[in-house]
Amino acid sequence: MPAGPRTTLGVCNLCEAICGLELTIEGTGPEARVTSIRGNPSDPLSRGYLCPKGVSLADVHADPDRLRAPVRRVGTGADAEWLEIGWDEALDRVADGLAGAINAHGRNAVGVYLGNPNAHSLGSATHGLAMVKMLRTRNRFSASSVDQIPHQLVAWQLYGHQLLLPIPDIDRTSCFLVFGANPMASNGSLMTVPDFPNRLRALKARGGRMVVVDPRRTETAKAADEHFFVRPGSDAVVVLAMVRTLFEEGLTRPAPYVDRVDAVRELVEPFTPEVAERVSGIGADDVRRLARELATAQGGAAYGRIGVSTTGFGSLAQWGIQCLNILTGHFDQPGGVLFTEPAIDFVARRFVGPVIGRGHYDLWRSRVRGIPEYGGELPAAVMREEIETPGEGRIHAMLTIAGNPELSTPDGKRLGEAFDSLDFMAAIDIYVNETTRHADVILPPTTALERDHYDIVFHGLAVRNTARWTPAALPKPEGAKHDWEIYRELGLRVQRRLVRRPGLRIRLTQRARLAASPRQIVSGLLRITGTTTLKQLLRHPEGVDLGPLRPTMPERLQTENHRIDLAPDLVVGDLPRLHAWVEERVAAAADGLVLIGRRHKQDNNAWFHNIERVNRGRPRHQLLMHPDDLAERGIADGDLVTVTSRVGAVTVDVQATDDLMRGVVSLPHGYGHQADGVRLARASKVPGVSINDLTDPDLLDLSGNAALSGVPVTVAPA
Ligand SMILES: Nc1nc2c(c(=O)[nH]1)N[C@H]1C(S)=C(S)[C@@H](COP(=O)(O)OP(=O)(O)OC[C@H]3O[C@@H](n4cnc5c(=O)[nH]c(N)nc54)[C@H](O)[C@@H]3O)O[C@H]1N2
Ligand SMILES: Nc1nc2c(c(=O)[nH]1)N[C@H]1C(S)=C(S)[C@@H](COP(=O)(O)OP(=O)(O)OC[C@H]3O[C@@H](n4cnc5c(=O)[nH]c(N)nc54)[C@H](O)[C@@H]3O)O[C@H]1N2
Ligand code: SF4
Ligand SMILES: [Mo]
Repeated sequence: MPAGPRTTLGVCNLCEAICGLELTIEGTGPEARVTSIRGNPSDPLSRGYLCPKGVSLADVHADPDRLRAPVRRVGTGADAEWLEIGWDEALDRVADGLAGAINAHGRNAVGVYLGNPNAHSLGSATHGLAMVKMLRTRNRFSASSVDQIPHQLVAWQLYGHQLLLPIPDIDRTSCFLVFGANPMASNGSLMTVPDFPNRLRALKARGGRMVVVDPRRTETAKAADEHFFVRPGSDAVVVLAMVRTLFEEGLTRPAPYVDRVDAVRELVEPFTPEVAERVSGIGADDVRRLARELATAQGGAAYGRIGVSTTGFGSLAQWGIQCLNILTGHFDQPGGVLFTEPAIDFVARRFVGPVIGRGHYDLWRSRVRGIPEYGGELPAAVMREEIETPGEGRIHAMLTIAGNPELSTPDGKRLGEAFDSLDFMAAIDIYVNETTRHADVILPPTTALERDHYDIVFHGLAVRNTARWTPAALPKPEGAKHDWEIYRELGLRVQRRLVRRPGLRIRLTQRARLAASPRQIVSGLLRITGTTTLKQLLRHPEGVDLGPLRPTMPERLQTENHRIDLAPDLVVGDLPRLHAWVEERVAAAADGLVLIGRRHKQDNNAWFHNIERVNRGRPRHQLLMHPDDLAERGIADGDLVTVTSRVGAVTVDVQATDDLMRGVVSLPHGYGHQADGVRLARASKVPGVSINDLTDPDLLDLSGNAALSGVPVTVAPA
């Protein structure tokens, strides 16, 4: 008997907003399919919000191009064919390939790249990292080094844990100062803020202001009270000039647990607002006024996101932003920036489980260029040279998990070529994409709708404390595997094949780590803080409200002495490099063109181009450029142009817009789906080029994060 439609609650794991969903499901067992998705109004965090991508979650599940069984590649390039194989064979092949490389060349012979959806999967938190650790390679990479390492490095240095990130108290602040973020399109990042548009409306309704600093007049800039164009890469100088103004005008009121404030005063002395004006384009008086407004606001929060962290001085800029919040006294205050108190606390010392350590830097360096590791990872920007350069420690086999570094990391095209030179490559992914097409074997896990979810990461970064357990909305198809099952089986199979296996005790601990199910692990982790229980969460699938963010300082600090060193040597040691850059900029006769990225509401990094629902509208892949910059080069709106950087060149159509600062051009990231992978037939029809065929792996922040923003380019008629 056919079952009628039923509704169930779900969660969207596509971005950091973690919206609660109401799903309508028709059919049962293998026939079950989602026929409608709405926001769940009773979710205490997302309150019914849903964006166009959330509606598409079911399209991913239904996409005929999605992999549902392991595949093995036969042939290469355009001639590649993908043969479905059984799980046993697939796991054996991958284990043979990885263990084979380790046995022949040592443990660093395997490279691992973790992509963004890892942060959004419970199984990845509970089992994925444990499996990667079992491989014991130093050649670990992730999307974090094209994204957020500066935040993590600065948080570790100031607060003692890399994920102890102060979150803007957006629901109570009256002055929200945004550098290099576009939450109207991105829905917030390192600030889980579902329903940003309504929260912004409420902020304004209570008389608050939002100011945006961005080289593009973005959707967020348009919704702001004030917007300043800023020359890409110069935010560190602007922010430090604001800090300097706080000292100059006697506006500092740091908490008693903050040390070395005087050192900061001296360090920022050279960064006058006039210098900031020269390099950033923001008037000196505006720099002073912004500092004053933030300092005197009843509740103010400075926030900077990837437009700032993906620059050559991302860490200094993030440090400066922390200094602004701390010195104005908005740190740890309602309406300012506060730490969360999540029900699963990945930061607390007693939590030694699967997630993430406090942070470390330069315990080893990359083999070829000598770039320091951060937190156990090397920058994605060095991946290619570590594959291509012969010698001890070279990467011979790669495993990518939920990532597409060919499109998402600098000089992606050449990285793709390097993948072809490997002895073996495997991917854990639900699609054949530009990266996984190079793999010998792809292992596809179930999709988000088929898995249980608790957001270990993003409850900890949210603007309100809540907790929510979401059981899988759809049944697991017969013969399918959850990601955590893949990690478990793969980890054990690799271990069994190693010639030099770790000691029995280590093996048993690793085995134990992989043994429990995510649900058991979550249940146990919830017991540590005791804020709520799995039982309570099962009774409230809409989520449990744990209240607004509260002051927690200095108790929650994870530094040894429970104090904040405001001038950590590692970070301020990068100031001479910034001085040199400023001198160069001041001396420069003219500003050349620089390239920045952008995100669209309908896009999801590099992997939603196969979803028709979000790709129906007008094309949005164009190079955006100011009309005067076009006129200067004799280029007309709509022309084909060639954009050239040190690294490469792409040809794309240009769109004139005065939403862009003069001297700046913009391409969205995640485009350029010219893959010849058979299953990407529809996706490859979406026009566009990859911005990361222009970005430069040599441009790095102190933290090793790629400086994707502010890449020097030229633009000429094609
Ligand atoms: N120039 C430039 N480059 C950028 C950025 C930029 O702003 N400008 N942004 C950077 C940022 S912030 C990020 S996070 C990175 C993202 O970079 P990546 O993480 O490398 O790329 P994604 O496009 O997120 O790729 C995600 C992959 O995971 C797969 N996937 C989806 N769901 C699952 C799942 O449940 N399990 C598994 N195993 N796989 C799944 C998808 O099929 C897709 O292939 O890009 C970065 N690159
Ligand atoms: N719709 C959608 N939402 C997403 C994603 C997606 O792909 N699509 N990706 C998710 C991911 S992985 C992440 S990390 C977050 C990122 O979240 P956000 O940081 O909010 O992302 P962006 O929209 O890239 O915003 C960065 C802004 O920085 C600006 N910018 C560039 N260079 C500079 C600079 O030098 N200085 C300043 N001040 N600004 C600069 C850009 O113009 C852009 O507006 O978004 C997440 N949400
Ligand atoms: S904002 Fe959109 S993509 Fe992000 S979690 Fe909510 S529905 Fe999903
Ligand atoms: Mo990201």
